[in-house]
Amino acid sequence: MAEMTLFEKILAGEIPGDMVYEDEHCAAFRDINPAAPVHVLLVPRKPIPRLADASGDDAGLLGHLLLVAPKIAAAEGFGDAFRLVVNNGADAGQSVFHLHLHIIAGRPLKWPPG
Ligand code: DGP
Repeated sequence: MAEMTLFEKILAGEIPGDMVYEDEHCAAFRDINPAAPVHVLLVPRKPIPRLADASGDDAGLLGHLLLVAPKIAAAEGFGDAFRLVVNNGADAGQSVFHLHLHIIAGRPLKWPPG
């Protein structure tokens, strides 16, 4: 059996995480190294390594994540101004290879991102 990813361990409670949302398909917890006053990681329970590894079978799951993210931003008080980021691949800044959406809010967000 494949070794659990870091985020699977957090979702399973094996590693502590500051959880802010959970349902049967995904869970969200605060980033350990926040880039903004609100920085939440939304993670599918299915350990898809990168967005590019998702398949058509994952369409419903990916849509679910996009529907849950604004609810988390709103619950954090920033439903009208938040950013979603998915880093795909090490050269794009991905360091944990279990798909996750960064939900970032609470300060002015510049464009383009660095
Ligand atoms: P990325 O670089 O896109 O793969 O984002 C991974 C994020 O995961 C990064 O912002 C830091 C965060 N992170 C890494 N290890 C832990 C951890 O043990 N707990 C929590 N809460 N976040 C972590």
